[in-house]
Amino acid sequence: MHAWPASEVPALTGQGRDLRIHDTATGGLVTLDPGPVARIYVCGITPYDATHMGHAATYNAFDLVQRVWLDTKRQVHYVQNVTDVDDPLLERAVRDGIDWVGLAEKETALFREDMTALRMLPPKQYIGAVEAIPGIVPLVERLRDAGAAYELEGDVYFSVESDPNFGQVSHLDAAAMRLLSAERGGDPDRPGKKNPLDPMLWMAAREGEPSWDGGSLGRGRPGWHIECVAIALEYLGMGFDVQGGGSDLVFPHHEMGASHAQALTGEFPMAKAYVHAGMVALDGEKMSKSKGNLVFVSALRRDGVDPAAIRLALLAHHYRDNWEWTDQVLADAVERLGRWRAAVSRPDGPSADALVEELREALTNDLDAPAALAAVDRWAVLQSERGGTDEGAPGVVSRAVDALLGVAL
Ligand code: 5CA
Ligand code: ZN
Repeated sequence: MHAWPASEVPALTGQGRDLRIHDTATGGLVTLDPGPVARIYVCGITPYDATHMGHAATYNAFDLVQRVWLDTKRQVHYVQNVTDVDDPLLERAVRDGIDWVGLAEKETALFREDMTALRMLPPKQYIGAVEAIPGIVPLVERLRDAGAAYELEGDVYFSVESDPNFGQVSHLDAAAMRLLSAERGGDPDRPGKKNPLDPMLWMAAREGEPSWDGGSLGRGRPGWHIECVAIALEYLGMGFDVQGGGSDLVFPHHEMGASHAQALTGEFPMAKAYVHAGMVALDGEKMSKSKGNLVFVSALRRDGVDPAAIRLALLAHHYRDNWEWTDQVLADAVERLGRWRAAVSRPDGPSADALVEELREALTNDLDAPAALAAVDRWAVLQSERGGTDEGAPGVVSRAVDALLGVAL
């Protein structure tokens, strides 16, 4: 699939710093030391009800990761998927009496538009589950042939017991895993499974549902976790730097993914850091497609809200916090954008050298975007109250805010 156009990232003077970021698997901060090409896989949308503020907040976090790396003069190899065939997508298409392919295409197109408007850097490979099927089938066959997978009434399941490291991403106990598995696409109560937690790798064709040739697996469609593993391993290879997503992907999705990869390669972990963004809520509940309590990026854009203000609203929250979207959050962001734009509209101002270092320090400290915004706020106050004689300082601020925060002033 094609991704979306890249906005330019200005190069900043001085030295970028290495990223320290929270890794769910080890439970602490890790300092990442990627090679000249940093590798990141971010789980993409299931294309219906896109793009809501929760999605946008999560992709914003991983956009910051890339901007920090780019500031160190590294290249970034970014891969993202689109889960363009899965139960919830098919169920939505049936509910609305529309074609599932058309639904996925329309929602993916809207997502691209929203990402472009928000200045999110595009992935180098943007890969749909459907187009990944030829790569998924041989992996499932290998898992089966190695004894890490088994068949149940034509479906193929992964055996979690085949992985000695199972549990090392989420560190949850069996009861919590079972609950989350039932909530998030698993089928712990299906009779005949070796372990209730075992996830499906390949689902045999069902009447009235789409299916593809699966070689020795028979016709069917891929499971969710193997989709991301196949795409990540094909384009990034084992041991990439970051796997990212919202905290609702910790279990089962990223746990199972790590397990699949371990069974396939004998290596753990698949990603050096498992990074998870907090959940955005509306009216006290997690913003989710199933509840329908959604605020869409495209609806705000249609109402004339500047995408830079939407981005500032996201950046006002630490990516690991759970937070609530309110009208006030947006109003504050609109007001801040106005203040910043006024501050950079003059040819001179207070020196910006310290500010650039403060932005670097804030972002490399577990992506502390609120601290970065506070630093720009302080410079803008100085500018409006006292001004300054440093020629070009507003331009330096403008480029730094663009390069490191993705906000065009
Ligand atoms: N296609 C899978 C990942 S492979 C999926 O989870 N799709 S999704 O459309 O449901 O979510 C896309 C991303 O947005 C995921 O990283 C998910 O964790 C994140 N996300 C979903 N809801 C929220 C929310 N309310 N707040 C923050 N992030 C969210
Ligand atoms: Zn995924």
